[in-house]
Order: sequence, then structure tokens, then C-alpha cells
Amino acid sequence: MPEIRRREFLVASGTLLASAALPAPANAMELELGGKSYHQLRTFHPRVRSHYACTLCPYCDGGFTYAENGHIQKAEGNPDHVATRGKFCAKGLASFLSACDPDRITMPLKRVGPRGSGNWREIGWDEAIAEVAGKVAEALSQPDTIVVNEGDSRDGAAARFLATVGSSSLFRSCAPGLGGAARQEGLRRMVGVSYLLPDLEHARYVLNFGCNILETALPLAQRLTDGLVNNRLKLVTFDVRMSNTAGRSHEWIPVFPGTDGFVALAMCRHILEKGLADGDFIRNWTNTTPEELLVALAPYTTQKAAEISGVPEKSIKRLAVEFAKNKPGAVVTMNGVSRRDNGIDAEQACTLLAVITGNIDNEGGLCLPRQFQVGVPQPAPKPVEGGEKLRLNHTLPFEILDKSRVVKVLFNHLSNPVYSAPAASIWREALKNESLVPLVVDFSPFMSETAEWADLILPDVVGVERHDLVSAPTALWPWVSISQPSVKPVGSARDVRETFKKIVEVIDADGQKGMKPLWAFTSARQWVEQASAATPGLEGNYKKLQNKGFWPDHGKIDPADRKIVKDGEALPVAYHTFQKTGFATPSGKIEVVVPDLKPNPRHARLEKGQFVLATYKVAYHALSMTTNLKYLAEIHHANPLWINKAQARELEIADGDLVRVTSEVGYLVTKAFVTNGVHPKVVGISTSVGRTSYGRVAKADPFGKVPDYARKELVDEDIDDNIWWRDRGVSPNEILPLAVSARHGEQAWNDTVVTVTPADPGDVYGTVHVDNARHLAIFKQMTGHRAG
Ligand SMILES: Nc1nc2c(c(=O)[nH]1)N[C@H]1C(S)=C(S)[C@@H](COP(=O)(O)OP(=O)(O)OC[C@H]3O[C@@H](n4cnc5c(=O)[nH]c(N)nc54)[C@H](O)[C@@H]3O)O[C@H]1N2
Ligand SMILES: Nc1nc2c(c(=O)[nH]1)N[C@H]1C(S)=C(S)[C@@H](COP(=O)(O)OP(=O)(O)OC[C@H]3O[C@@H](n4cnc5c(=O)[nH]c(N)nc54)[C@H](O)[C@@H]3O)O[C@H]1N2
Ligand code: SF4
Ligand SMILES: [Mo]
Repeated sequence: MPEIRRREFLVASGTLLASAALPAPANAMELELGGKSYHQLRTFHPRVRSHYACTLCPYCDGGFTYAENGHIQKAEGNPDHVATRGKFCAKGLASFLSACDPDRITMPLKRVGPRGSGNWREIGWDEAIAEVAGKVAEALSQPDTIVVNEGDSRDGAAARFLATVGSSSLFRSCAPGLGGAARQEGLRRMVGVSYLLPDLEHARYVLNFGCNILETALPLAQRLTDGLVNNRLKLVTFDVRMSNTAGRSHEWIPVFPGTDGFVALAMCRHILEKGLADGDFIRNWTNTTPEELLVALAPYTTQKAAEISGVPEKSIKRLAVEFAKNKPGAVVTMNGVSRRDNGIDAEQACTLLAVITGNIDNEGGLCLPRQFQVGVPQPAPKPVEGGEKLRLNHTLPFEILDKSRVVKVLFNHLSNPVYSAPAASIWREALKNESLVPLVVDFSPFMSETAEWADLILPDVVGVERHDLVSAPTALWPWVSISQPSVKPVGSARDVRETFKKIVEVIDADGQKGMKPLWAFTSARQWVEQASAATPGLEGNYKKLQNKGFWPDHGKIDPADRKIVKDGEALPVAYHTFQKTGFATPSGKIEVVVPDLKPNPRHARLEKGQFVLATYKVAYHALSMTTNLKYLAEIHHANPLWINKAQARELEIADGDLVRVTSEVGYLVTKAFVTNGVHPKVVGISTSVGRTSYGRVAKADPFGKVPDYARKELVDEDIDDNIWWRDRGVSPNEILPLAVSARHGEQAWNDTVVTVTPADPGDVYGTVHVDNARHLAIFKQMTGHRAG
């Protein structure tokens, strides 16, 4: 591995930590000004402030929007919110732009001509609802043919609709909540909860395995910067590339992809061997003893870990000792380790480091989640058998194409699989087929690669126009927050909960089916009121929630040190809660299983020009939901292929050259970004860009056709005059073969192997070529294996 000099990369990375260096008075001023906003010229005219919970990512920060003359001018974090503490990330700050996006869809659209031909006509809501309800009613005799594909589950309305019609066919692009399915499963089995919150503010040492904290997790990033400044914590980041988090860490460890688990287990073994483990914690709170554990860990030597991971053995030993000695210490894990075939094991291996050092639910350690379980309006429909099981959508289009799943109506909600899923081109193939999928209904307020294949688009309102009730385990105290928009939705956009209600009311017009009473709320606003009444611990506090925007009112932030203060005292935290209740596992203790970790055999056979492909998020975009927001797109619109300098030289690829990236199913043509900031056996492509749909900004095509459905009053001169970039990036998902883990059912996103070559003479930037027959063969092989 080449010497990687950290300084080189700091120049290239952002200024995310700049705020950490602000002196206390500047922080104080910023907090005091927070929560208010004024007209830019008439500075004494306050803007109308409304509560706003940002749901662009699962951290759900709480804040405000500010409106002038019925238009939102600004969004920002709520200074008194215990998790958000006044700070939104770039996406949250820019999110209000979606309301006035001139390319948004604001009335129901019906396709004209064949599916996917791009022509639409506006239709009235009543006509659209009648058509959808008619098709759903026809399918009621086989309810499972009514299918929902859903991304983030904001409010449970789609699941409620399926339960109402008796269907169990809810498919998701990801597990609801924080972290993926493998990570959640690993933690559930081990500690009985699907999330653990690292107490970064109080930690002295942080081992971060594959989480890009500073770019993807703002509430954690804030605590991390506090810890760095106030607590002199040491941050060590394992990542296959120099993310902004890796670049800002004291040490970046460019680990060989998918091998973090080996390093973690070897560190555990070394800590136990050196007598640095917390023996009492292990004996009292796990199902094992230090002695037994050491025996079970025998195969995981530091030497073997070094061979597999490429991390020098002496570094593994040193980091292990540092972590064990510098207490409290926190372990952070995320997609980098868990979105792989061995994801459950890797997740558990990393978490074991916190367990054996007793860094569990302690100050500065890995804490049990504090969160409200947000309810739904009552009475709720009875659950359908099998309907509550997590079904990931990765194989859905394949099942449609091989006719093992019959679909009559497909609803798509908050998801864009034709862009975001693996084997994106197979989704297109399935959606194109009108006999296999007779009706496709999308709720997206924007055109998307998936919505393009819909028969009907019933546009939802955007985040800043929604009523919401959310909770996420992002602070040491539980909280719920609300959104209560002050502006009316643009055009006739309608909240998806109200749309489902209307559909139900037509299906059950005479009330004979007993469906209508399950949708008795009058509006999305009332849904939130009823949901809050059904949220354990929140009952009866809706008024207070409306007042502050969040609840409980834990205290105020002291601007000097950003600590939450109540009656002049720092707000106490209830640590060690397991001592009263035990862990939520069958034994009441942490259930340690030393996994039988296997390196990915394909990764062991990489030849010259072959790499493991990492795809990852960037600070300025949320999945496929923000690419048309001009402030964000201006900062990040292209996603060249990160490739290591030495490897690029060997392959005769220079910075900026066109390259072909070829997977098992096809290739794409993109530009090379030659850097030492990536592991030599890894190439990287960011997500969120490479859009062929959504809008003119996302497509970097300011002179493109203004859609017929665009609202004339939402003109944005920036789009006509100020979009200077023409590179819109290239999406990697077209060439991602299906790689669903038999262990946890989730796509092994980061296991893909690709070959990189200089582009062919005729190749054009942005070309993507995929062979769907290859995709189908891979699925067949996969299901064959399972059946056999
Ligand atoms: N800005 C932004 N924030 C987001 C989102 C977003 O779209 N944009 N999405 C939200 C969602 S839905 C999710 S799931 C989370 C995801 O949050 P993260 O898990 O933090 O984000 P990812 O970019 O998926 O992956 C994190 C890192 O894993 C690295 N990695 C890849 N392979 C390996 C490996 O083998 N070992 C190690 N150690 N690292 C590896 C990647 O280089 C990447 O930097 O973010 C949430 N927050
Ligand atoms: N290559 C690669 N692929 C990935 C990942 C990766 O790291 N690499 N990450 C994966 C992860 S972690 C996740 S969680 C998935 C997410 O994948 P999906 O769940 O499919 O989510 P998005 O792509 O964000 O699609 C959301 C869509 O909802 C619509 N939308 C936007 N705003 C609104 C709104 O206000 N209301 C409604 N009703 N609709 C709206 C838009 O059409 C948008 O495209 O992507 C995965 N895909
Ligand atoms: S981190 Fe950013 S996108 Fe996520 S909830 Fe907070 S403000 Fe919104
Ligand atoms: Mo995700």
C-alpha cells in the first residue's frame, strides 16, 4: 500500500469542521439569532415561522421554515431542539427550494401514448382517484396483487392502505429507520435493539468503521466536533476512500473492502490477551466470559487480520490498546461495513469492541437508543398475515418478469428504483411491460426515472408543505417533533395520506367493506393530531408539541458550550439503563456470537484492472431527492470515478481521462479522478447525480424543454441564466448486478467487482450499456442456488 500523506487530502476536502473552530461568543450569537428571520430589505419585518421536521434523511432534524407573502424563504434548525441544536446540514437548509421548483408536478398527470413516452395530460383529482380506485377494487379478490414499493416510511399511510385492502405486498428499498437491514439485524440479535447511538460528545476515543459521519449524519457530526474540540477525542476512521470524515480524522485507515470485521475481531482478541478488557462487564452483562471469548477468538489473530485487511499488524495492535485504554470510547459503524454479504457478522464484530471494553450505554460509549415510537391514527386496520415482515424490493422486478409475482396495481411511494436500486435497467424492463404490470401509480412531486413509467402521477406535497410527526434516536434524550407548514401546497398537490383516504372512500363508497372508518381523519393535520394521541408517552401533549415544535421540552441550550441546561444545571442523562431492565434479548444480556467471518472469495482474486466498486453518499445530496435543488446541484453535480494514482498509472489513465467501468452486466463511460485518496483495489462513484429525469437542474440542461406540466408562475431565472455546468454525472446503478445476501436479504451494495480500462476510441462520456439477459441469468442462478 502506498504511503498516504494526510495533508495532501485536507486541501481537497470541504470545510465541514470550520464551525467547530468558532469561538464561543460567535457560537452564542448564532444561537441567539437562531429561530428568527427577517425580510432582507425591510429588516424589521419578521417572517412567518413554522415548525419543520426535515425528512430528507432518517436523522429527521427539527427546525423552522420562514415564509413571506405565502412563499417559504428559508429553512433552518431549531436552536432549542435537543438533537438538532440549531443546525441543519446543507440539504436541510436548501430543502425549501423544492416547494418553488419550477419543474415540480402540481396536479395529477395521466400518460398520453405508450408508457414511458414522456407525454402527459393534466387530469382532475376526482377522475384520477376514480380510475385508481376502480383498478384496486377489481384486484380485491386477490389482494396481494395490490403492491406498494416504498422508500423511507414517513408516516405509515401506504402500509395502512395495504392493510386496509388486505394485501401483504409491501416492498421497501431499505429497512425503515437508521442503518440498513443487515446492521439492524446484527444489532437486534446481539443487543436487542436495531440502533445504538455513539455518545460522541463525551467520548475520548472513536473507532469509526465505514460511516461518513461528517457528510451523512449531521446530529452525530455536531457531537463529534464538540468532542474533538472540548474533549480532545481521537478519531480513527476506517474507510476505503478519503471521505470528508476520513480526511478530518486523526488517522485514516484505508482498509481492504469488506474486511473491517477481521480487524475488529483481532483487536478484540488483542485487548483480551493484554488484559485490557472489562472483565466484570463481560461476565455480568454478556452470555460469555473473557476466557471463553478468548478461546472463540483464537482464529482471529492480528497477523491474519493484517494479511486480509492490508492494515499493518502493529497498527491493529496499537489502535486496540489505545481504544481500550482511552475510556470512554465509542464505536461507529454504518453502510461501509454492513452493506455486504457478511454485513451482519461485520457489524457484530465491530460492536464487540464496545462490548468487551464495557463501553455500552455509558457516558461517551455506545448508547441504547432513546426514541418515541410514533403512533398512527386509531382505529388502525388489522395487520395482514405476513404484511409486517420486512420485504426488500431488490428482486421484485425479477419476480414480476418471471411471473412468480402477479401484480395488478403497483403504487410507488418515496422511492425511485429505476435510479436507486441495483439492476436499475430491470426495473425499467418490468415497469415497461403493461401486461405484467397493468397499472403503475406514482406519488412523486417530481418527475423521476421511475415516475416516467407511471400511468398516473398523483403528486404528493413536498416536505416543507407537509404535516408530520417524527422521532429518531439521535440524542441522549428522546424527542418527537412536528412539521406544521404555513404555506398551502402549490397547485393542487395533495398529501399522500389524503390521496389514499380518497381512494379508500371510492372503493368502499357504501361503507359495506368496513374500510372507511379506518380512514376517518379529515386531513393530514388531523392525522398528525391522532398519531400524537396514539404515541406512547406523548398522549395529551399535542398542544405543547405545537407550541415548541418538539417535545419534551428538556431544557435550553447554553450558547457558551452548547450543553442542554435545565434550571441552571446540565441536563442529566440516564446512562446504564440496562442495569434496571436488562437488554431486550432473550437472555436479557448481550448475546455474543463470534462469527465465522469469511473474506469475499471474489475480492481475493482481483486481477490487474479489477477493483471493488464503492458507491457512497455526498454531503450535498440526499439519495435521489435533491438533485434539482439549484444551490446543492451547483456544489455537487458530477461523480467522476475515484481511482488510485499508482493503479491509474499502470492502466495508463490520466486525471480527467474517459474510462470504461465494466461489471458482470455491462459498462458505463465516465471520467477518472486520479487520487491517492482511495484504496488501490477500490474505485468509487458517488450517488445522487447522473440523473436522466427530475428536472433541468438535475440534468444540467437549462435549455431543455420546460415540461408541459410546469407551473408558469414558478419561473426561476437562475435556471435560465446561471447554470454554468453541463456535466451531470453518470449513475452507477445501471451496472450494479443483483447481489442479494442469502444471510440478510439486503443488496451487498459494496461487494461489486468492476474492471476499469481506458475508454474505447468511440466511447462518449455518459454512455451506459447493459445486457438485461445477464441480469436475468444472475437472478436465475441466485434463486436456483436458494431452491437447491
Ligand atoms: N448527505 C447525505 N446523508 C445521508 C444520506 C444521503 O443520501 N446523503 N442518506 C441517508 C441514508 S438513507 C443512509 S442509509 C445513511 C448512510 O450513511 P453512511 O453509511 O455514512 O454512508 P455511505 O456513503 O452509504 O457509506 C459510508 C462509507 O462507507 C465507505 N465504505 C465502502 N466500503 C467500505 C469498507 O469495506 N469498509 C469501510 N470501513 N468503509 C467502506 C464508503 O467509502 C463511504 O464513505 O446516510 C443518511 N444520510
Ligand atoms: N449505488 C448505490 N445505490 C444506492 C445506495 C448507495 O449507497 N449506492 N444507497 C441506497 C440507500 S442507503 C437507500 S436508503 C436507497 C434509497 O432509494 P429510494 O428509497 O428509492 O429513494 P430515492 O432514490 O431517494 O427516491 C425517492 C423518490 O421519492 C420522490 N420524492 C422526493 N420528494 C418527495 C416527497 O416529498 N414526497 C413524495 N411522495 N415523494 C418524493 C422522488 O421521485 C424521489 O426520486 O438507495 C440505495 N441506493
Ligand atoms: S442531516 Fe440534513 S438532511 Fe438529514 S435530517 Fe438533518 S438537516 Fe435534514
Ligand atoms: Mo439508506
